Order: sequence, then C-alpha cells, then structure tokens
Amino acid sequence: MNAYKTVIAVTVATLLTGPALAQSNQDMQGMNMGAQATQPITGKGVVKKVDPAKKTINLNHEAIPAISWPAMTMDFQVAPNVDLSKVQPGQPVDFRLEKGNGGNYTVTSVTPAAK
Ligand SMILES: [Cu+2]
Repeated sequence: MNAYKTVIAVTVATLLTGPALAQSNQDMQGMNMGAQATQPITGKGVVKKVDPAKKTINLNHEAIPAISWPAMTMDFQVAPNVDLSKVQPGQPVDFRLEKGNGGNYTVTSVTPAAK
C-alpha cells in the first residue's frame, strides 16, 4: 500500500513539473542557446536597405535550412518593436524570423552580427 502511494506521488510530481520544464526549454531557445532550436528561425545576412518609416528591411541573407530557403536578397516586413536605427546598409547582421499572417516571414529581431 505504501509503495502504491509512492508511485502515485511520483507520477503527480512528474505531471506538475513537466510543463514547467518544457516552458524553460522554450525560453532557452528564445535566447538562442539551443543549437537544435526550430523556433524562432534565425539567419545571417547583410543589410541592403532599411526603411524605418515603412518598417521594412532588404537583406541579402544566407541560406536558411530551417525553412529550406536558399541564399537571396529580399524585402522583409519588420515587427513594430524592432529598432531599425541600430542597423544600416552594408552591415552584416543576425536576424530572427517568425511566420506571420498570410505565410509571410516577419523579422522579429535584427542585430549587428557577432564577430
Ligand atoms: Cu529570402
């Protein structure tokens, strides 16, 4: 009877901590610390044009295997909270993408590339 109660207690503890652990893993990926992270999508590229008023950026980006994109130059919509004053044409950058409405990818982060 005591052994049975122990099994129940362990099971309940696992159920209670499981979601919390999953959440902290997601946070780690958000901080770009998980090498196998699939969300968010990260990329590298060089800024071609920036339009802070329209919240768009044109990037010559490297291939992004996570979404099967080859390297290319293209325009992106940029999320409202991204500060585009931190980047300028000719600058190598690291960026993050999220799939938005209509299937278009929006830049949710763009920062000068780490050397
Ligand atoms: Cu592209």
